[in-house]
Amino acid sequence: MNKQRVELIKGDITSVEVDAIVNAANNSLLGGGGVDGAIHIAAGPELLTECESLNGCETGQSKITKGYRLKAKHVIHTVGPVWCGGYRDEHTLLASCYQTCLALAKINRIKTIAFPGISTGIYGFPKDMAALIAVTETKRFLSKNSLPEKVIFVAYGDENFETYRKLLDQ
Ligand code: AR6
Repeated sequence: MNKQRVELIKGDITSVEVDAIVNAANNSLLGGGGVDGAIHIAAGPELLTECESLNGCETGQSKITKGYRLKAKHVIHTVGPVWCGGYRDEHTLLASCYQTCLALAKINRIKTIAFPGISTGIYGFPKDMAALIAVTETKRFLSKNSLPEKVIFVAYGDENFETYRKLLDQ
């Protein structure tokens, strides 16, 4: 895989200039705390109105909306698994989040996409395992597809950044 197609930055995903940012949403798609709350605040109330028309989303699946007042043109909402000790198919479901987001990006001809660490906040998925799944699934997808051209992992804080950096340096 071409290394330049994966980038790592530190900071707030709501201010990243890309074609699409990914939201770590819940099954209702009607907003919440964490990155979901920050995205809805930055995008403005039109985002919630569009989300209300989507009829929610299954865990491990993803849906796309416009980005409204965000710099990103689109938001891809994905629903990560709640961590339950690893006994409820959480790994497969988290991998599916990355797969379905990237597939939606491809279908919508999105060239650049930014991901937060899905499920690693309120949903409690161990951050190192989650980062490994994120990097593995992304590399796998990019090796078979020319779109998206670039995937940016947005680490929130120094520890998260180091976790991804080590994986991407390998
Ligand atoms: N930019 C980038 N990353 C962020 C930001 C930000 N502005 N804010 C938080 N993070 P979380 P989840 C990181 O809790 O675990 C919501 O209520 C954060 O440090 O946002 O998937 C939804 O509605 C963490 O690493 O999402 C759901 O109910 C990562 O983003 C539930 O939380 C994800 O943390 C989803 O929980």
